[in-house]
Amino acid sequence: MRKQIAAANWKMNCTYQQGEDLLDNILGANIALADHRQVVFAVPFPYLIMANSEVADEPNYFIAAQNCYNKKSGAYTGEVSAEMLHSIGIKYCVLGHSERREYFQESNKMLAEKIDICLEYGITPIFCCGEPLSIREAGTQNGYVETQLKESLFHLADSVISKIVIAYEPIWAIGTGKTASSDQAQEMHAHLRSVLAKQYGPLLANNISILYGGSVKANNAVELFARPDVDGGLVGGASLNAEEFIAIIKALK
Ligand code: G2H
Repeated sequence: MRKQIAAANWKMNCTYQQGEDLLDNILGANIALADHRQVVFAVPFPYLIMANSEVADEPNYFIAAQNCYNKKSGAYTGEVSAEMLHSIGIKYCVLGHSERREYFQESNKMLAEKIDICLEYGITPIFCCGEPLSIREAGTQNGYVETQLKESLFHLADSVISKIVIAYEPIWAIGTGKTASSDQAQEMHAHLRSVLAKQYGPLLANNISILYGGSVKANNAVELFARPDVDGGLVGGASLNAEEFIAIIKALK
């Protein structure tokens, strides 16, 4: 079975103490994860080491960075490299979140570079894609998201594509309280899997986890995650509340 993943994206929230308490409360629920399930916490850079030591003895719980730079090292003041993340034992990195694309002008090409560097250091990219409202209203969302995949991922060889996790996050559903319906999510996830299958064959495509993101909550996670091509979620707001996120973890297939 494909990996089913509940990924928390804290974004730029929580003090150190609040972050530590949040992790303690969620881990304190002692939810044992079968091997096809994973929980990932994408925390702010200053908390990575603390968070990684919190999950060190918890099988199938991992920590992610929320971004890294598209150069290996050098005079890039304020940036964080994949090598640095690797050197502190980080296994996942969220890349191409729509907030990064919008506020920091991250292009598909730049994301392709970030993906390559992460893979080189054994870090699994959680590659985000998704369309804005205008594209959804024009009905051209399938082509739009397909282009994001092609331009950032399709240079990868067969041997590495299965190391990628994809998160489909329709921008109009992010932090708005407007969730895509489970039908809309399933339809796009199935489309993305068929695009992957065309490029890499059905076997590899069937092994790639595609998460849904955009106002996932305890009260919609069960229905969303039950859909055949929805392999869990990338969760923002609701991941900041221990009870909510615990319920979301329990909603994994
Ligand atoms: C989408 C999501 C997490 P939220 O950005 O990546 O956030 O669940 O708050 O919509």
